[in-house]
Amino acid sequence: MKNKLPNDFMWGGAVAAHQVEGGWDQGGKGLSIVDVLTSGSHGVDRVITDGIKEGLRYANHEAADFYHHYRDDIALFAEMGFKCFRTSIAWSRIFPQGDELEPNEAGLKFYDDMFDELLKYNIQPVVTLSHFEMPNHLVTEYGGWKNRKVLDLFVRFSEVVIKRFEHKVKYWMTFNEINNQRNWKTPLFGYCCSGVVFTEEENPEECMYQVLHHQFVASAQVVKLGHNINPNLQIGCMIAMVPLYAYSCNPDDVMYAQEAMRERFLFGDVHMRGYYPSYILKEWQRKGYQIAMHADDEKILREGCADYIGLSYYMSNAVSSAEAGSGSALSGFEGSVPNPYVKASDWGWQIDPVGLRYVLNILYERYQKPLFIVENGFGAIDVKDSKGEVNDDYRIAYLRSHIEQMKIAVLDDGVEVMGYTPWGCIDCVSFTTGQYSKRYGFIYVDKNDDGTGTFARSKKKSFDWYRQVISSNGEMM
Ligand code: P53
Repeated sequence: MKNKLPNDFMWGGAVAAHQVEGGWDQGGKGLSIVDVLTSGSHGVDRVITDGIKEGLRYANHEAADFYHHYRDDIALFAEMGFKCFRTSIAWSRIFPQGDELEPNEAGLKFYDDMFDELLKYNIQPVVTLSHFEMPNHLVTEYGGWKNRKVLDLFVRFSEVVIKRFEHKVKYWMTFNEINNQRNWKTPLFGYCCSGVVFTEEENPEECMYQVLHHQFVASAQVVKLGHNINPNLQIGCMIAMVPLYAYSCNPDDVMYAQEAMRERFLFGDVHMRGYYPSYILKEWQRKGYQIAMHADDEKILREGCADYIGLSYYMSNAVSSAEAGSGSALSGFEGSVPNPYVKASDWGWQIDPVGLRYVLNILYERYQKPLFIVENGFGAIDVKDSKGEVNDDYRIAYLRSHIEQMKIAVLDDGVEVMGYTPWGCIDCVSFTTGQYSKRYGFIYVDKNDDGTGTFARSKKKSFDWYRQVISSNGEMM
């Protein structure tokens, strides 16, 4: 008998609230940190503004206007045969300022209706609690996740939404790409992960570890309380899994790459094992870092291990010990060098399908827990042909080659993979650049960087291709 993916394999697509919803000031929603983040482009940084400034562009305000289009969009997801749909809940829809005692009913109702629409087609919602946004008030008044009070407010928000949606949402994740802020030199990452611009801190790295401690404890508390609310819930963590290869077999490069990978494993280690690994305790000791912890934090971490690892995979990177200090923003690690064996996208992301099989194996060997590929995809400029169609063969090629490697990991290596949700299944706003023109979708959204466009939806060539992948459970690609 031919070895096949399990019948309940969760094919779907992924987005995040702020990148797709729009409706930034509707339904009682409060100002979020991404609402004061301007649009940039490749090579032009997004800027954090003090409130909303006239004459600047903020693409997240309207995003793909999913807030008003979700019924039609979900019908298109259903047409592709999605088994699941990953999105996030915008904290500022539920608690507009973040520190209210009572949630905003209109915000809860929006997600109620949207989840019902998904369930109508048997599409399971997969929900991230924190995906690069938080109420702006918690940053301006509390200092973001530096402040331990934010931990309690996040747990309150999480408890409210998990209780409200426990019968509609089985799969949850706590913090999206929590490890991005490890690259504290790039302001955008810290700002979106935790509302802190680390470069403005007296000791940025120590501050980053303090923030992380608060988020690790929050994540563990949420896992525990979620299981208390409903033992059937599956609550995962989420890690950006960019593997860092040794540039050469020079033992110095190999050792350097091993150390670099701790920037990924630290997050899996704490989330999945429930305690800080020796290498990080040693690093703190060596650098004289004092991370403030409460007496029962260790206990909380141990009792709140995540159920599965959600991961994003877009690219790999190579590091060379000789280049230490020449960091590139995307890899998030000093000493990155171009890998001569792989090609890069127009945004410099190095395309490496085999790297997906590699990360699935290293994570599974280390934790023996189910993995969920909750992001993978190819950001590109899509050009319509004379018939107005997008023939995105490059996207199909990218996704096909990654699915092939995922299948080898599952079928030949025995890695447990729960599902696969390509990023930006419908075109949305790019996180790193705030552009519309960096597109990932199977569904084209008529909206441009200059603000023009009608939000009309149309199917790209990849739409039918992905429909066939799902209906054949990955056999026909
Ligand atoms: P965009 C790397 C660097 C920055 C963000 O990104 C990343 C990664 C991937 O490891 O993360 C995610 O839109 C993120 C999404 C984001 C997606 O990558 O800049 O979780 O929110 O949209 C794609 O092309």
